[in-house]
Amino acid sequence: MMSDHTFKILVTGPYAAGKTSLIQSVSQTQVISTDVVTSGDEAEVKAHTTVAMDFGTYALDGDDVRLLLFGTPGQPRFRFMTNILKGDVDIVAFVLDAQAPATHAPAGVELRSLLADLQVPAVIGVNRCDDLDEARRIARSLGASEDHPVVACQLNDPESGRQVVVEILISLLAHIETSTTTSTTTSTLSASGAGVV
Ligand SMILES: Nc1nc2c(ncn2[C@@H]2O[C@H](COP(=O)(O)OP(=O)(O)OP(=O)(O)O)[C@@H](O)[C@H]2O)c(=O)[nH]1
Ligand SMILES: [Mg+2]
Repeated sequence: MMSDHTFKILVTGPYAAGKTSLIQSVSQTQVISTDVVTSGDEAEVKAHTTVAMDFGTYALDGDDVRLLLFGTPGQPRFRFMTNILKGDVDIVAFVLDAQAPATHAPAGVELRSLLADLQVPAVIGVNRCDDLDEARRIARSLGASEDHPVVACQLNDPESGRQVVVEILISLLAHIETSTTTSTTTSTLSASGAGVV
């Protein structure tokens, strides 16, 4: 059985946003990736692309808290992998490239559809961006709410990648505290015979 302190993170976002770079930057174990030589028009953007998933890990406090990072492909023709991978995760990290404005409109469609029925927290990483205000502006314009944490990052830099991990941990903690409060409230109400079912 998986420990209570192991969390699954979905890293998703548009093509070439930096999803694999994030996982490569922060993983403490060798990343399992499924990048192959890019074909078609997308090859003009970069030479390799994820076709199935990336997998990396990050542990805190001598293994007490473990993060499992699952990266999705970004190309629309592999979207079915995202639908498979997003099924049972604890949090989503959505990655965007600030320097690729042409990707923003389709990324917004993807982000809004993801957030529409998401039951877990989401963190937005705006890659190739040094300015938090600019990162927030981009994230909000694509459908992130005021409540979604936004990180301005350079995802080929491990230190910057770790800032995304910190944001993920803060959001996970806040979410767990909220759920714990809710279930405590529910059991207190049930015990007092308030008719909560
Ligand atoms: N200059 C700069 N380039 C970056 C940075 N982060 C990533 N890149 C580059 O941007 C591209 C992003 O590549 P990936 O990490 O493969 O992107 P991805 O989102 O996994 O792409 P797909 O899986 O193909 O959708 C690569 O060419 C990286 O080298 C960054 O912080 N600065
Ligand atoms: Mg990738």
